[in-house]
Amino acid sequence: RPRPGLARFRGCLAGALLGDCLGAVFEGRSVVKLPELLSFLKGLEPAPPEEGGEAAGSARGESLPYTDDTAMSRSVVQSLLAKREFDEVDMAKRFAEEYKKEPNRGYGMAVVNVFKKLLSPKCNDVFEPARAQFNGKGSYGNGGAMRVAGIPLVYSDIQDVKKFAKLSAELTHANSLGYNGAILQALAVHLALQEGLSRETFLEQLISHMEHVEADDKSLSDARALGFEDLPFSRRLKKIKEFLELSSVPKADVLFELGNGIAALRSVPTAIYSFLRCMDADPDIPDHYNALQRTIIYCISLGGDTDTIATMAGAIAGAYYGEEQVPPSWEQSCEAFQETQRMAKSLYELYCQRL
Ligand code: R7I
Ligand code: MG
Ligand code: MG
Ligand code: MG
Repeated sequence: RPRPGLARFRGCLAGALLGDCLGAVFEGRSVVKLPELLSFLKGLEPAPPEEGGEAAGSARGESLPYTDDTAMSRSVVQSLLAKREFDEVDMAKRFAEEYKKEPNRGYGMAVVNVFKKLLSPKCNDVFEPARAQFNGKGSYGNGGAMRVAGIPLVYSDIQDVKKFAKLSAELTHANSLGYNGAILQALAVHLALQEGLSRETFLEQLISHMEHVEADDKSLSDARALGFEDLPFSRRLKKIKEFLELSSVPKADVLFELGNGIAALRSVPTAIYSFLRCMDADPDIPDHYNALQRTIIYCISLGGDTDTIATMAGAIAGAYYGEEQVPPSWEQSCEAFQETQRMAKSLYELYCQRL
């Protein structure tokens, strides 16, 4: 199998950054009107050249700030680059220090409690604070999934991808409905990095891996304790397969079956569906937008947890299509985009070294 090129690594991190920064503008709205979204995006394009005006090609306005999704993704990447492999103590420290430095990035309500415990000198098991969340049941939020892309950009072996996606998520999300979402998102990025995988193969592989991942005792008991059927992620992947066989799927059906919320179960499958659906043109989204742009636009148009769903779908789509589909005007509108490009290059070098 040919090794993935640098363009996919850059596309992945850029897609994730775009999804977070653009999505954050609309986060938490129950309805996002497409004309408003498209008009906002038009404002990011370079102003037409005018006499005595701004130089053509420069993005207008202030840069769009990233949120906790990117702050934590960057900690994952920086830890992997510094330690050359997964190191739970170093990664936990970076999450907590980053939160302490910039607490107002829009973190989940409960996870800040984990950071505070991690910052205490009395903490000698970095997984313990996460296990104590929600009366010992652990969080099922999407925070483990939103930040996981760095793992499949370092580890090429699929068993390693699963193992370290899980461990990285367990630093904050001890409920299997949280960390299994991170495994699913990491597997999606892993598969997207491979050359020319068809939509059908991509989904079949995700289903067969997740049926295995979700079959262990803890996954079964966590799902039952919350009133879900067995193998909830796998079931939603099968629903995605059904959706993709239809000529059109109304937004209301996507929201009902897959969701747009802060639980990993109500957002990771939605991001995967958005990526796969947007491989094809969408009658509501203008044709001049490419598939990566269409993916991000579609995610945001669903409303709800827009930054997180768009960052996850953006990472997958960016890994699949590569940086050629990342529009410079969009990228340059995002905070810290140049540092993101440097991180992608360093990850690529580490990935190749480890092969
Ligand atoms: O998962 P997490 O890091 O939050 C990520 C989200 C993304 O949308 C970011 O963009 C940011 O906005 O936040 O943080 P957590 O606090 O662990 O989980 C997020 C929320 O999910 C919690 O504040 C709860 O509202 C909910 N939640 C739960 N509610 C009840 N019982 C997560 N786990 C549980 C639970 O077990
Ligand atoms: Mg956020
Ligand atoms: Mg979190
Ligand atoms: Mg969010």
